[in-house]
Amino acid sequence: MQETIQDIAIAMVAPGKGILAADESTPTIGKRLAGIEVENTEENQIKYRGLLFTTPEIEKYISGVIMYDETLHQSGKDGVSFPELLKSRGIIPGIKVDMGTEFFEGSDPSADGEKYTKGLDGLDERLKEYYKLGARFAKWRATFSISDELPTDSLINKNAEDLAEYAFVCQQNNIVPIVEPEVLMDGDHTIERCFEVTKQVLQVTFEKLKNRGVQLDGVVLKPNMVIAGQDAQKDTPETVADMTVKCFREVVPKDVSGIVFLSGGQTERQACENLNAMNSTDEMHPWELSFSYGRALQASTLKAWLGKDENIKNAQEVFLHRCKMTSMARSGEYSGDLEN
Ligand code: 5MM
Repeated sequence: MQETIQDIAIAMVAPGKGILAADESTPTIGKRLAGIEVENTEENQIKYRGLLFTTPEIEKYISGVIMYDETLHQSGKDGVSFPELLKSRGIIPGIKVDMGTEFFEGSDPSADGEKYTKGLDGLDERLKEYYKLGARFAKWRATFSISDELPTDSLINKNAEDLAEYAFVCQQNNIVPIVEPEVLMDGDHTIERCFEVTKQVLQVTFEKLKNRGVQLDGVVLKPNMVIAGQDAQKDTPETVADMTVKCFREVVPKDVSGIVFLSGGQTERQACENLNAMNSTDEMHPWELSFSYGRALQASTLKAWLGKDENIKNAQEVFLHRCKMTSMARSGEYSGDLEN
């Protein structure tokens, strides 16, 4: 019998588990590889993704992996395709379906320089092909910069409408949509300003999802944490947790299957401390609060690998450790002492 989108969404946020975001587009993976002085070739991308996906025991902590279009079509050195390999390990293959961002010409003149996410053209056909290749969930990321004037209402509306259309088309194809409205950490804004913007973005997004008839129990939300800008003074994990849960309780409907946070530029430890505090708070909430980290699961692994075959085993140990620490944070059992 075919699994329902609700079954898949529940499996994506199973206890102790979360999602690995390994869907860096070609330019983004190029930046990550440049950081360890490795050339951005297809061979190196396959080697690196193979290292991640064959790490022993990650299935204990990782429920699903988001891949980029090319990765979904690639195979590791034993010839098994990446989605098949993941599936054989009990990990659900996922696919990023947005096509990046483009400058937005909104009705509001201060929208100048803002970017919206594109990718609705041909989405239905692409999803049908991705389903055949094994993908059971998808991801679409819309970003919002914070300044005194930004984000504009017109950008929030545009991105939210497109997120809703994307989610609707995914569900029509039996694919769970991860809805990712990301309020970016760039800048020196306060946590209060992030709260205000995140609340507005989520409010409008859920309004549009509802109007489009998207089934919320077949949606996984991938939001930013409510957190001060990168260049501002850091708040304690308890403050981040309280503000985030408070914000979500105000605007996220209880039917949503689960919440998987992005790390957004936080360090690996910071992303664990904040997630752990959220899962330890007394504030009641109806959702699983899990993770879908990219950088905060991969940064130390990349440094341990450095593009060298002889480092693969050590890099996999580093990656497994990161998955375990993040899983513990997702269960409220993390402490910095466990890092060593
Ligand atoms: C892994 O990076 C994803 C793809 O980014 P590009 O479209 O820029 O190539 C990104 O969407 C990622 O899934 C989210 O930002 C979460 O990753 P972080 O590093 O913020 O946890």
